[in-house]
Amino acid sequence: MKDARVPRWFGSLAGLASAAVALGVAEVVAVFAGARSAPLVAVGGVVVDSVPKPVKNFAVATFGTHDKAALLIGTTVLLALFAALIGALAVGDLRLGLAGIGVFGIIGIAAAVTRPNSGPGYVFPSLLGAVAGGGAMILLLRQREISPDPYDRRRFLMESGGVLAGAAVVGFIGRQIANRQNVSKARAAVTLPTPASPAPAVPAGANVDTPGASSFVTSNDDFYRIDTALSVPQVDPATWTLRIHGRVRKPMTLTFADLLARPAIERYVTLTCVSNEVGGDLVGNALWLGVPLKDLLEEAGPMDGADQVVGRAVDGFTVGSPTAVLMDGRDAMLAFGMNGKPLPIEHGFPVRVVVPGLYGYVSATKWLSELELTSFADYSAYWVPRGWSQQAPIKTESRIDTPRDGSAPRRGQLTVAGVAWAQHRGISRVEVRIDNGAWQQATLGEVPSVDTWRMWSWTWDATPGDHRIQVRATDNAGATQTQDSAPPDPDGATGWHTISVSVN
Ligand SMILES: Nc1nc2c(c(=O)[nH]1)N[C@H]1C(S)=C(S)[C@@H](COP(=O)(O)O)O[C@H]1N2
Ligand SMILES: [Mo]
Repeated sequence: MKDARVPRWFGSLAGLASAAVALGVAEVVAVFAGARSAPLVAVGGVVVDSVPKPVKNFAVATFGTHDKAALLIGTTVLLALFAALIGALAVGDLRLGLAGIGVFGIIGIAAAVTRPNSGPGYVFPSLLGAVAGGGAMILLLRQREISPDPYDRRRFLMESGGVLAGAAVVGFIGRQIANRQNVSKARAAVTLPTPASPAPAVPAGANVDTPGASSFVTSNDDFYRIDTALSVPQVDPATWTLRIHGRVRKPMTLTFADLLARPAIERYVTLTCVSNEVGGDLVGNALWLGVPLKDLLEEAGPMDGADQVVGRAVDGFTVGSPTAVLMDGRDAMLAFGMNGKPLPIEHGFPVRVVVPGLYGYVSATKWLSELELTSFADYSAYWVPRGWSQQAPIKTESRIDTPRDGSAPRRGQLTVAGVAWAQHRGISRVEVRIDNGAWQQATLGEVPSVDTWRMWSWTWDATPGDHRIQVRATDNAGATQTQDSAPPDPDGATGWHTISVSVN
C-alpha cells in the first residue's frame, strides 16, 4: 500500500543533510577562493559589521574574546533550523525546497562579494555549495512521494546518513587543506632582528608576588584578543607590502625585508581595549619589537592638514590615529615581534601597529597593509560611524585582582593587589579603601616606562564580616581617576573598581 505523503521529518533530515553538503562544498571551494569567501564567514562578517552598538556591546560584555565563536555557533544553529524547515516544505513540493536553498545561496554570494577586499572568486563557494546542496536534496527527496513502508524508511535513513557523512568528510578535508594554507610555517621561519635600541630591563620590583596577582608581562597565549575577523587573516610575509600614501610628499612601499632591515626598537607597552569594563581583562602588557613610526612618517612627509593616519588591514578594517601623536616622540611602532617571538597570527602577523596611550581601536591595526595620511574631517575609520569616538586616549584605570569579588578570605593579614594603568602619562599613586573608610596608599611595583601598567599591593588586616574594597589611581600629572561610572561606549569606561568579600 502506498501513502500519499512522506513524513515531514524525512524532509527535515534531508534538509539538514543538503545544508551540510552545501556548507561542506562551500568550505572546500573557499580554500581556493579565499577564507573570507566561505558563506558562514562572509555572512558572519556582514553581521559583525552591521550589528547595532548595544548588541555588539552586549556580545563583548557577555562572551568577551569568545564573541566570534558565539556568533558562528549561533549562525550555525539558526541555519540548521532553517534547513530543517526548508526540507519539511520540500516534502510537499520539491521546488519549494530548491527555492529555499537558492535563497540561502544568494544571501551567501551577496555577503561574500560585498566584503571589503573581496576577489572575483568570492561568488563560487556559495554558488557551488548551493548547487551541490540542491543536488543532494533532489537525490534524497525526488522519489519519495510515497514511503511509509519500513524498508523504504531504512533506505532513506541510510541514504541521508550517507550524504551527511559524505558532507562531513568533504568539510573535514577542506579544513585540513585550509590549515595547511595557514602561515604558521612562514611565521616560524622569521628571524627577528636585534633591536638597535633594546628594551629597558624589567625592574626587579615590577611584579607583586601574591597568588592571584597579574604578572607584569602577559604571555602571548594569555594576551586578550579583540577584532572583527571571523577567519584569522593569513598574510604571507614573502608577499606582504606596506603602502604609505595619501597626503604625503613621498609615497612609499615597503616589503617585510625592508622593514626588518631598519633600526628597530624593543619596548614594553600595555595595550587596552576601549570595550574593557571597569575591572575587566581586555588589557595586557607585552614586549614589542618594531620600527618607530615617527621615522617612517618623517620620510614620507605628511602634508599640511594631514592630521590623521589611517591604518588599513588586509581584511579592510581601519583605524585612525592623530598624526601628531604618532610623531610626538613616544614609542609608536610597526611591530613584528611580541615577547621575543614573531607576532602571533591572531595578534596581527606579520606586522601590526602599537601606540602607547591610545585604545586599540584607534591605534593598533593588526594584519596591517596600508597607512594613509588624511584628515579627521575627511575620513572616519571603522568604529566611528558605529558610534565610537574618533579620538580616544586611554583613561586612567585600576583593577583589583586579588582577593576575587565574592570570595571569602580568612581574617588577618591579607594582600590586596592589582594593576593600574594610564599609558604614556604613567601611574604615580594607587589607593585602596575598605567600606568607605580612609584611602590607604598601596605599594607600587617598579616600571620600565610610563607606557606600561603598574602592579600595586596593600596589606589589609581583614576583620570578619562583609566588606567592600575599592581602588583608585592617580597619574603622573596628578589627575585622580574619576569615580563617575561610564560605560565603555563611546570612548572608554570610567569608575572605581569595587568588589565585595565575606571575611571569615
Ligand atoms: N585588523 C584589525 N586590527 C585590529 C582590530 C580589528 O578588529 N581588526 N581591533 C582593534 C582593537 S579594538 C583592539 S583592542 C586591538 C586588540 O589587539 P589584540 O587582539 O592583539 O589584543 O586590536 C585592534 N586592531
Ligand atoms: Mo578594542
